Amino acid sequence: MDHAADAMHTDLMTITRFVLNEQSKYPESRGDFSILLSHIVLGCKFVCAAVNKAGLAKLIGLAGETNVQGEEQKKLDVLSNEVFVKALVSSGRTCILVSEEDEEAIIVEPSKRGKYCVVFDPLDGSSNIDCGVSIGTIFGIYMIKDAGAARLEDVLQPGKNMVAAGYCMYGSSCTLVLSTGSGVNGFTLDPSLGEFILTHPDIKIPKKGKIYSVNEGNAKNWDGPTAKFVEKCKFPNDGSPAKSLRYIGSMVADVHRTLLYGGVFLYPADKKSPNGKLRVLYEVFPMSFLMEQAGGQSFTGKERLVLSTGSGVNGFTLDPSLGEFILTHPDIKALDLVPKKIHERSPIFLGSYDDVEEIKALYAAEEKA
Ligand code: FDP
Repeated sequence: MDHAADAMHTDLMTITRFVLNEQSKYPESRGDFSILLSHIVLGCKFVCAAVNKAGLAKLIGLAGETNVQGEEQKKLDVLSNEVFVKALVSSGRTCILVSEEDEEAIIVEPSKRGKYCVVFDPLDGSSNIDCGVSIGTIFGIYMIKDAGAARLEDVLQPGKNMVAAGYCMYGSSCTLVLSTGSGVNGFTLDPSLGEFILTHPDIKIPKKGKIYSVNEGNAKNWDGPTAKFVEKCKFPNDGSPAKSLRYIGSMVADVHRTLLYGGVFLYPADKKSPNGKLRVLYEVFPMSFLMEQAGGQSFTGKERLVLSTGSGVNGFTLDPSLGEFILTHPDIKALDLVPKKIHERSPIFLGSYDDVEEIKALYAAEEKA
């Protein structure tokens, strides 16, 4: 009998045990984050069960409302939002919640407040619900010092200030991917136990990938660098093989594949949507946080006058009094963006380090030209 393999199957690293282990590294910690996470995990389990039963329970269909982006809201979106809002408020560890489904941020009543702000999309990729394609929940967490004085500005912070981010994918299996700022780990729900078990420890994205992922139907409206990059994926001029195209149209599923297999996911700006489609706080930031933690990178492509010399991208602003461009944005990353509104959008290019580096170089070349 293989005792080592047996030990692996009986010594299960659940997500709770994992987070408690992490917590024990910080003796001053009071366990607030573990409690918050256990409420997020509960929300994910609930939504997973609802997604699995959706067809049966006739949950699919319009709820008769539209969300703040003017998109049709499905019953599952409404339900998922309610579940997460209630789970987060009842944790007693949150003070501000921003949900894709709610126009305004929720400021938690003082008696239930804690020090964490959670930004989330309770059910991302909802246009895929009716055909059973993988969808997911995305979340990012900020921590503030004084929960009593919580203000909206506390969530209008750059993504690099997040203390944790993750997503849960409701697919052929239910997978929760989490980073608390020291690497990325993936947990799969064991339905017989009702527990998320560590199945993907210390995820690292390949340095260069063989896949690109984009909605090519928007190609006629792309800017130069995006068009050049995609052209190069299909017709490489350096002797490398052409990349494969994979696009599900559900961010969690597309990013999950990118994280595990490598490559690049892009939702660029185009003439019709100059800020792209994806939302900064609860799509771009959490996914960028995970990518960086897994050794990849993330870029908005939007900043003005960016210059790359092969070791990162830097931003310069013209000082009119000097008539000189001064270095103001060293090594621009998506996580440096400072959102002005809670539902702001941004173009995004994220994935394998070398692939994103190529995109940055194309933007830098265009700006220079
Ligand atoms: P959806 O509209 O189905 O909710 O931001 C939402 C999102 O899906 C992402 O999950 C997905 O990556 C993207 O939009 C797909 O947009 P396109 O249909 O324009 O490609």
